[in-house]
Amino acid sequence: MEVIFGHSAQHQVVFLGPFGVGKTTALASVSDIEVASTDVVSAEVDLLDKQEGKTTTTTGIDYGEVRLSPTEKISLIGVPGQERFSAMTDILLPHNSAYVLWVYGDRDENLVECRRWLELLKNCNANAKMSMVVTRVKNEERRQKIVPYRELLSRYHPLAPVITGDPRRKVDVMQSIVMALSSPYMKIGA
Ligand SMILES: Nc1nc2c(ncn2[C@@H]2O[C@H](COP(=O)(O)OP(=O)(O)O)[C@@H](O)[C@H]2O)c(=O)[nH]1
Ligand SMILES: [Mg+2]
Repeated sequence: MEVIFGHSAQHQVVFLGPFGVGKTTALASVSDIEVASTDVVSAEVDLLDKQEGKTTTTTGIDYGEVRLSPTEKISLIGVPGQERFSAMTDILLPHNSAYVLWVYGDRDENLVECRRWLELLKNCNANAKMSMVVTRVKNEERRQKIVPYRELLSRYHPLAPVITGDPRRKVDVMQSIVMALSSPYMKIGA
């Protein structure tokens, strides 16, 4: 049997984004282990007018793993809301981490929310690889809807890719992870 010293994960990917966008769902879609989750019944359930079925929220972090080979894996971390996230960046930002920012694509005001997250990363002095997934976009609207998000992200991380995707689809989530890991490591919003 092979002996492994220290942490065996070569990569760490952190899922960020607004409440209810699908971070926990995305993690569960791709994880090869049971997701260690801290979801509890949410006091904000009343706010979820558009998200039938979601009655929980993440109070701490979610953890999952994608196993690439017996010795190589990607750790996946889902973090809660922005205030609590900013207190955790020192822990969540080792040199090899990448972000996937999940944003809603079905309402124009979501661009404001998206900008808030990018400003947060900028204010944390984050130095990272990243990708962005715009969710809840109809197939026929994908090309058109993604344009303002791409334009916005390019001001913060010019080489980070943007895709549309559904956190319930494994192939979309894997694509977002691979794209984040293969984007260049650079200071966000510099
Ligand atoms: N109808 C619909 N539901 C979605 C879509 N994407 C995510 N969801 C649902 O939205 C909810 C997201 O919840 P969760 O993953 O806990 O969000 P989190 O707060 O970001 O962790 C889940 O119930 C998903 O099934 C989508 O494209 N369409
Ligand atoms: Mg969650």
